[in-house]
Amino acid sequence: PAAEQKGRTDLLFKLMNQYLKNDVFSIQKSIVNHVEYTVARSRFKFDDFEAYQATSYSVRDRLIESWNDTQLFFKDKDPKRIYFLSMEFLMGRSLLNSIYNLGIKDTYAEALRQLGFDLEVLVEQERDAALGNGGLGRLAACFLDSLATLDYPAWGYGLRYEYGLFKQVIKDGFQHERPDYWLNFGNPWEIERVHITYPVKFYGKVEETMRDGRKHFEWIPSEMVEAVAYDNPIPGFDTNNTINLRLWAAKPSSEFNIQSYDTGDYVNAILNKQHAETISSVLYPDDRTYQGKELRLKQQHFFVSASLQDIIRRFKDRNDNINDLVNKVALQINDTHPTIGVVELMRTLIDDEGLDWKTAWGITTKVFTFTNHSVVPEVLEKWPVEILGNVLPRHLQIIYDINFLFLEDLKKKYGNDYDRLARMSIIEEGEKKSVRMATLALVTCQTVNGVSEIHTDLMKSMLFKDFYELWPHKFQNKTNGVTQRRWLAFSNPGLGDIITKWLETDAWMKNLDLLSDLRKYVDDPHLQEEWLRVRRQNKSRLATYIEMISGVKVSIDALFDVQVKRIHEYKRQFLNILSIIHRYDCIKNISPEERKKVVPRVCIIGGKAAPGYEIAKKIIKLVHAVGEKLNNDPDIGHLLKLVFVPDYNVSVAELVIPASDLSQHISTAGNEASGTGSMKFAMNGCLILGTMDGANIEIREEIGHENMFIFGARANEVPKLRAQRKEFQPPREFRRVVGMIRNGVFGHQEHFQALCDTVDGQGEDLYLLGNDFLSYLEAQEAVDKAFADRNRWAKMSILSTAGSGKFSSDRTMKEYAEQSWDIQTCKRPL
Ligand code: GL9
Repeated sequence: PAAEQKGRTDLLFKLMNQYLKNDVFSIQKSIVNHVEYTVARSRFKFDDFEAYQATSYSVRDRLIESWNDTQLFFKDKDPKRIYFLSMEFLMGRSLLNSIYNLGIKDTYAEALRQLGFDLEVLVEQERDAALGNGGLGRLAACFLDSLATLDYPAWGYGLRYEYGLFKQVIKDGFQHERPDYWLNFGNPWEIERVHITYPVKFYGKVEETMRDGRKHFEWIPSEMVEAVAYDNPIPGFDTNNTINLRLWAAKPSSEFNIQSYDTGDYVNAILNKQHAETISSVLYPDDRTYQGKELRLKQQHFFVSASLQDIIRRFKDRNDNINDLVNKVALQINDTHPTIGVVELMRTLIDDEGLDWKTAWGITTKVFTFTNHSVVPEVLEKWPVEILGNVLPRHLQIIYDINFLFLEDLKKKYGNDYDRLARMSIIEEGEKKSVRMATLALVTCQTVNGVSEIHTDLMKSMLFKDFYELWPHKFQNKTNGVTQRRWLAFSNPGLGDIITKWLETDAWMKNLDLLSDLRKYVDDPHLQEEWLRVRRQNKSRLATYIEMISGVKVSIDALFDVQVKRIHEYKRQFLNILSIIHRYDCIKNISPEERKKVVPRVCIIGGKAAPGYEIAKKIIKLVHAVGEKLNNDPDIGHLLKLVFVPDYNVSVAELVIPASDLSQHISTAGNEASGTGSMKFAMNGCLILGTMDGANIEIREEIGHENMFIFGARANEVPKLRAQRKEFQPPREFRRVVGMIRNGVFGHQEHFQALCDTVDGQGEDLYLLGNDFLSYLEAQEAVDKAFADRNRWAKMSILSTAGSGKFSSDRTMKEYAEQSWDIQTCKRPL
């Protein structure tokens, strides 16, 4: 009855306007309620972890409010949306970031203080969400923060791994991997959507039939898995918008394969189904090594298929004509990992929506854009035709069709240039026929971009040269960035306050270019003093941590020299260690008088090695062996220390970066696509010792070469140097330090031979450690000299921060929005 209906509507409206309040008392009430009713502890007795849980649930309530209203607003306005598809999102912790972004951090701190808890302590209770390997996954996380903050109608889509990146445990200097079962104690930051599920199909066969007088292909899968949505609200900073990161978990499908129950083997039928859940169980921990594992391909298809079904359903809620998809949807593929989605969209449009090939192709090639994240061809994904055809038989057919038409076009242009056709074909012929995923992405995407200027140039001139010649208009550059909220304002609040004080505004938190105004005050002794004082406090915090994890006492007067990132030969942690050994050797061999002139250093190295990457693991062992030797040498004392920070992750980075004086980004030129760690360090006033590689080049342009320490061969010299390796004689200093390792000065003689072999002897020194060694040592001397002059260092440090405005991911996201996605902002009013 109408009256009843009206009464209900009135009531709902009354209830709906009851937003949560954000005064101290209301927050306390909400925390304590969660202690009782969610965590189910007594409000009179709960510990730090339970307080963390209850606090998080109370923040989650506020996030949900904002999420709901933002999504309603988006639904109502129905703007063109950007969907960011990525296998990895390295989010780190959420509590502090959420309350800062919602603008309620101080109130929460006060509310907790009155309850007898310290926010800083509670924050440490949270486990990192480590659903990524390193730079690529962290970039995706920074992008989401920027998209929310800039009010873009964006969603992220990925996988809800039950095991994130492994935990690194060090025993006797060796890395061991421990599973990261991060969901063990619950995850207050996600919302399980039991009703949002999609079936994802695998295996089986394709049958050809006729439908409406046209050839039709019917995929009859033999496995079906259910994808269940988990939503992770991403609040913007200083805006009412909260966007969504939707992660998919695999659940066994309840409808499929019912007949197996009828065989009488009820228990085995259920056990077989459980197998399905393994699809989203674990993140592959290999950075940059292509493995060709079937499960990985299943992960890729699983998450893009569920995402596309979800996206098309949402589109259809408001639109009738599928051709309008191009006006409403932009799909970004983060590296080649989600590329199978291109084929899945073709399949959906043709097989399910009944479109003809040409129309489907027209839509598909307009909605997708592609970012490449690597420089070298060896890491590009290639799926053996055998595997792909088995797991996704219909997709392989479509890939062959795409390739056929593409090659036909090429022949018209290039005639019988078969070498070129073979190079450009999506299918790689050879012993093991395979599908080149990057080629597939290039052929089907509207734009392709590199992640720094040098990387994009290398893409055009080497990696994808043929394609650049064919379609120059497709190629763009989008230099990476990082969010200054997490990486400066929230993790280094002391420095943030100084910046705000001197600029007389905190607007830099949304417009990082404003940092350049710091240049005006760079000579002001007051600014320099305040600057150095905060940096010292940060170093002191890190020193305490170092002592806790390693037992090594370090002096905060020493220069903190840091290299933290994944361990990789091309990143050259080994070069760093060799120079530390050189320094050690020098100190040992000078007089006590001369020792007084040495600038004391604390060398800090951290990072994970891929579990199967033996050389990288030996590098970790070597750091420990060298550290053991020099940290306990009475001749050396505080002049030189070397510590390894175990289990480097987002939250460790938040501690280390603000406390670093110098950071090293020393990859062999032409190998690091961009690097984003360097940007975080520069923002925090840490000086960079680096090569002319990746984003370093652009950082140098912004900060000034006189405020950085640059060394080593340039990218254009590298191929020649590699070709001349046979005639190359490494310098005496280099041979000496490598010899020290070989001769067992640091013990474990046998263990390190294979590592030494990579840079001398039969080894090719592929990454040119020997070539760059002397120029590296010179740069190191320049560092010492600069650090000895306190004022000069302070100035350089301030100028680093002042020059880092370009490296905000806000800038990067605006460029994508304007140049690739063609989307507008959609800001929810309060
Ligand atoms: C990487 C590149 O190697 C980095 O140079 C780049 O900064 C990031 C983000 O664009 O992408 N590509 C890649 O596979 N990883 C990168 O860091 N690896 C990991 O994420 C471990």
